[in-house]
Amino acid sequence: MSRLLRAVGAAALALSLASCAGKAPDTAAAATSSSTAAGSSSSSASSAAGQTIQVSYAGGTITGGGRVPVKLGTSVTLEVTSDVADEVHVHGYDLMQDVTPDGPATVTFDATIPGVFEVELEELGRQLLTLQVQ
Ligand SMILES: [Cu+2]
Repeated sequence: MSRLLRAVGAAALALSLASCAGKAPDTAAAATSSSTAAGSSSSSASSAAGQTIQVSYAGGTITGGGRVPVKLGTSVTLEVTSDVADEVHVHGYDLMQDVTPDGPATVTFDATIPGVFEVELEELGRQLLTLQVQ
């Protein structure tokens, strides 16, 4: 079980490193067209409360990670604490936020792009969690 998770994590890490280097602009183009389609098909008005996701990195261990389901259109607040200084990178949405041991990172955005996106500590190349927006 844990071996499988580790393998999945390694694969995701490889993917995230690749996409970090690439900064593929295709994602934005695809997102624009698909979010337009989603807007007409789903009534996402019930997301006013938003969703807060907390994850922490301490002593090399990630707490609160894994795959987090997010309803398309939800206002998401990502709260990241870390015992090392790094940058939080939300893939797909391409958001960056500094985090330090004294200052947690808070990233707020509207989940308007459907898909599965990695959130990682950029310098370490550690995946904190994945957002499953649908
Ligand atoms: Cu990244």
